[in-house]
Amino acid sequence: MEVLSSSGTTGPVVAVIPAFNEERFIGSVVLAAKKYCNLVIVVDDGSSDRTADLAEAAGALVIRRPAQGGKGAALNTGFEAALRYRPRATVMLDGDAQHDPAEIVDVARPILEGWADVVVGSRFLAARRDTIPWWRQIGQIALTILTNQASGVRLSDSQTGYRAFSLEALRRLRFHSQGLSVESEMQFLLKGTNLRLAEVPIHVRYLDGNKRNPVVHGLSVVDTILGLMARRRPLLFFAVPGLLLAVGGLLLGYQAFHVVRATHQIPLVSTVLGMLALVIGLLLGVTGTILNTLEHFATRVTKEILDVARERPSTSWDEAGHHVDPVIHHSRQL
Ligand SMILES: Nc1nc2c(ncn2[C@@H]2O[C@H](COP(=O)(O)OP(=O)(O)O)[C@@H](O)[C@H]2O)c(=O)[nH]1
Ligand SMILES: [Mg+2]
Repeated sequence: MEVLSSSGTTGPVVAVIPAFNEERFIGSVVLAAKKYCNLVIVVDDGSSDRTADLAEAAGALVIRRPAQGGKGAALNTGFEAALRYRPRATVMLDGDAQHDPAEIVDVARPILEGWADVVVGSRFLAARRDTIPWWRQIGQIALTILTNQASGVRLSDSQTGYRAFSLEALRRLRFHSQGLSVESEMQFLLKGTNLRLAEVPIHVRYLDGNKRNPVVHGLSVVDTILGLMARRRPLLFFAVPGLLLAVGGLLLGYQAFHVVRATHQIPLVSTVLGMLALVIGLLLGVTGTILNTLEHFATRVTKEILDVARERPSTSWDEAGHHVDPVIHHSRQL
């Protein structure tokens, strides 16, 4: 197992697989993933099929959440569970066989070699182009452009679910987004951190049909991206449009002033519109500035809390890589 011997540091390599109704593929995905890491954690979200049982039979540590809470919440649960083993690297991948478990080695490598904290497996960097359905490609590229612009962090594939994390990143990243927007959220969370980002090429295959309406899915991700932008980049979201609006208002006012001088009549529409634009623009500017200050304050407090938490050891994996304190049991109900 190349991945296990490629680093001098201790701690296991853990795979976290969020899975919802994946009985068709989960068994084979777990069996294959086990070859490339020390522990496979499957987070099942109250699947109505045999996903959890099959994952367990294949040798995964299965965490059964009682109801579907979304991929982000499942990843939070999986990360918390992985943290108890103080892993050298944690790799997340999909449970529908879309990702090749053999590539766990490639995705984890920058972490194991110590030059990255977050590795993103990109579908658009591989020399051989996979057969990704055209409508998926359009959505993936559009969401990547939007996420890159909105978050200020650039990736070639913002929607990929094949990623790896160092212990430091595992401690710092927690997600709030619903549905399948967690990958975009991650990009916002990385902005302003000192976590080192790397991209590696991966391959995908789509064995499953269309699980959801692509337009509804795309719009829900766009909705999340705009919400994240408002919260995490308030200057860009509020103050920049506010400034543009205020400038527009001033130009309209200037034009109205000239009309008054030439005709001695007040142009009602442009005067009212100009004033409205100026007032709303200024309000947006002030809102953006205040929210930006609060965001910086919240980020600093979070960092300080994490620094304190980091000083508390919580290992359950000994120097030789043996599991010494099984704090989580198979099929634990959370
Ligand atoms: N635990 C859990 N896993 C989920 C949920 N939604 C999706 N997943 C899993 O996340 C992975 C990616 O989801 P998928 O529907 O294949 O997304 P797509 O490949 O982007 O179309 C798969 O392993 C799913 O089973 C959820 O609500 N809970
Ligand atoms: Mg999939």
